Amino acid sequence: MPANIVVGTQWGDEGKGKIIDILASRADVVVRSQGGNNAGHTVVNNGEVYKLHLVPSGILYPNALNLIGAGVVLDPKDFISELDNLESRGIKTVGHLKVDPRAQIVMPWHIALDGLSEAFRGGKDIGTTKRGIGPTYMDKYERCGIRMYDLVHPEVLAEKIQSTGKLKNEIITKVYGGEAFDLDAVTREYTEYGKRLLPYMDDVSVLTFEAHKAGKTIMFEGAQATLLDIDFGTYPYVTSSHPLSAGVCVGTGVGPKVITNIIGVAKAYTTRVGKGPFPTELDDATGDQIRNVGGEFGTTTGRPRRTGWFDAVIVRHSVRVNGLDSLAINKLDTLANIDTLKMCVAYKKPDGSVIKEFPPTLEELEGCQPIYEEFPGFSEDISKCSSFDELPANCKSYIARLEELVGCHVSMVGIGPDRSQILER
Ligand code: 2SA
Ligand code: MG
Repeated sequence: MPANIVVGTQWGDEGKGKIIDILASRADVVVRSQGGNNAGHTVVNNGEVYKLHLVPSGILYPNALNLIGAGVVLDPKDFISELDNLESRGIKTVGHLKVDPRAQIVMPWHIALDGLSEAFRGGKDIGTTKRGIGPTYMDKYERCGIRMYDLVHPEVLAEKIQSTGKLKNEIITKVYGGEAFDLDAVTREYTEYGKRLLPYMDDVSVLTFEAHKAGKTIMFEGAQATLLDIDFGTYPYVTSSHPLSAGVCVGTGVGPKVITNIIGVAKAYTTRVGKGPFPTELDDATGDQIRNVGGEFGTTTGRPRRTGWFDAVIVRHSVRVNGLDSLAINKLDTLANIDTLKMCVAYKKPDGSVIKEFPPTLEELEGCQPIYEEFPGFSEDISKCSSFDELPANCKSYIARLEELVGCHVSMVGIGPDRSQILER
C-alpha cells in the first residue's frame, strides 16, 4: 500500500497543506516527523478554514490515525490550544492522535532564548519564527532535552526542570541579561500540560511499522521545506530540522523501504519569509502584485512574504535531494494578468561563468545573477478549470518548460485555495 511523503521544495508555504489534505483524505495514517509549531498549514474544506501548526492534517478525517514522531519538537501550550480549538469545532482528538514519547518538548526558556539570541545577532539575525525551535533542537543534540515521556511523568519532569532550568537561567541572566524563570511555577504549569497530554502518548515508530505491515495507506506530511533544511538549505538561514524526504525516516523511526512515493510541492513562483538569499526576488510592482493576489502573508507569524519568479535551479536541487517522484505546482492562478512571466534557468557568477546546480554555500551564491527565460502571460480566470487540458495554452507551455528544466513530472496543478481547485494529471 502507498506510503507517500509530501515535502516543500522551496522556502515553505508552497501550499503543502492542500496537497497534504487531499492525500490525508485517502490515508489511514498521517505522520508529522520534524519541526514544530513553526509550521502552519491552512486547509480550506467546504469553506471552513483550519489552521494547523502541530496536529497532522488527517485530524479532519474521523477515520485517520494522526501521529507526531520522535523528530518533532512539541510546544505543549500551543498544542493544547490547537486541541481545544479542534474539539470546540466538533473534531475528536483523543484516540485519533498520538505523540511519540521521544518527541522533544519546547520549554519556555527555549522561546526566550530564541528571541534573545536573535536580538544578540543584531542585524545578522536569522529571522526565526521565535517559537523556540532552534534552542529546543540544540538541547536535544546536547542531550539535555525534556521529552514527551518526561512531561507526562511528574517526578521526572520536576527533576529535569530543576537541573536544566538552572543552567538555562544562568545563560539567560548572565549571558543575555534576561529574566530568570521561576522553576517551581514552570513545574506546576507543565505538570498540568502533562496530565492533559498523557492519553496522547504512544510509540509512533511501532504504530507506523504496524500500519505498514497491515497494508495501511500512510502519508508523511512535511513541514517547512528543502531550502530550510539544516544541511541542504541556505545555511545559516534555515530551520533546525531536516524537512527533506529522508528526514521522515529518522523523525518517525521507520526504514526507507517503507516509502513508496515522494511528492514535492512548489509554487508557480517563489516566496520566502525571514532573512537570507533569494536570487529571483522581485522588489517591484510585479512582486507586490504577486504578494497581494496570492495573499502572501505568513500563517504562523503574519509576516509579509518576499516574492519572486520561479527558480528552476532551486527546484532542480529539491528534485535531487528529495528523490522526488512528482511535483505539485500551486497557485498558478496568482500569475494571471502579468504580461511577461519569467523563470530562472541558471545563475551567472560574478566571473561570468554559468552554473545550473544550486551552490552549497552562501559565499558561492553571493553575486549570482539569475538567467531568465521569458514566457507570454495569461489573463484568463483559470480558477474554474476542471481539467489540465482546459488550461490556456500559455499555462500549459509554462508548466511543460518547468518540467523539462527541473527534471520532474508535474502531477498536480493548483488553481485556487479550495480543495477542489487542484487539477490532477
Ligand atoms: P525557525 O523558527 O528556527 O524554524 O526559523 C528559521 C528559519 O526558518 C524559516 N521558517 C519558515 N519559513 C516559511 N514557512 C514556515 N512555516 C510555514 C508557515 C509552514 C510550512 O506557513 O508558517 O510551510 O510548513 C517556516 N518555519 C520556519 C524562518 O522564517 C526562518 O527563516
Ligand atoms: Mg505555510
